[in-house]
Amino acid sequence: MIRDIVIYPDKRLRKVSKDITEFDEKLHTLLNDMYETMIAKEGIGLAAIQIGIEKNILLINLADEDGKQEKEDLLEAINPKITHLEGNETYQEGCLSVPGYYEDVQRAQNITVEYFDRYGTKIVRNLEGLLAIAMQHEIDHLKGHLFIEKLSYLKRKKFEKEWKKRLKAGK
Ligand code: Y12
Ligand code: CO
Repeated sequence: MIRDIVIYPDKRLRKVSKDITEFDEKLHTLLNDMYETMIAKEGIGLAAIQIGIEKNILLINLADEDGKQEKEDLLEAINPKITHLEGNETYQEGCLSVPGYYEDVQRAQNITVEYFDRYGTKIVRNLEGLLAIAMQHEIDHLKGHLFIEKLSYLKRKKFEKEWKKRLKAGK
């Protein structure tokens, strides 16, 4: 089922998500709904809080070298935790909860992340490139943070002014 995306400045996006304890059918249905929603909205990453569910679940599905977003490349991460961060990288980020706004954000270049898959198996991975960026972006959602919080003071002020204008115009 395709769910509605929670849009900034909805307060739910500031909630700290909770760990999953049961790796059951209900979790699998939620993961399937998140995937359907992410694809329908043309996203490459989605955290459960973006559909209003305060649970530590995220999905990332980047396009391959041919530009195709294949389901076999889908990464489902439950209760993810970053255990190591290294280097610096700037990337122009976007977010389904802040549609139409893209800005450069600085994050770690390489990370080590631990998480569980949908069956409760623990996974440890070293990530780099866009996958490392996307993982940090989505884990921030689980902690109640958005990429716009990483903007400079002036860029954030400009963003807020434009966003208010947009909301007032009903766009
Ligand atoms: C690098 C940086 C950030 C991420 C997080 C995942 N971000 C997204 O999936 C953003 C998707 C997005 C899609 C939109 O819809 C369309 O383009 C049709 C969109 O809407 C507009 O631009 C109007 C905004 C964001 C991963 C990797
Ligand atoms: Co986002």
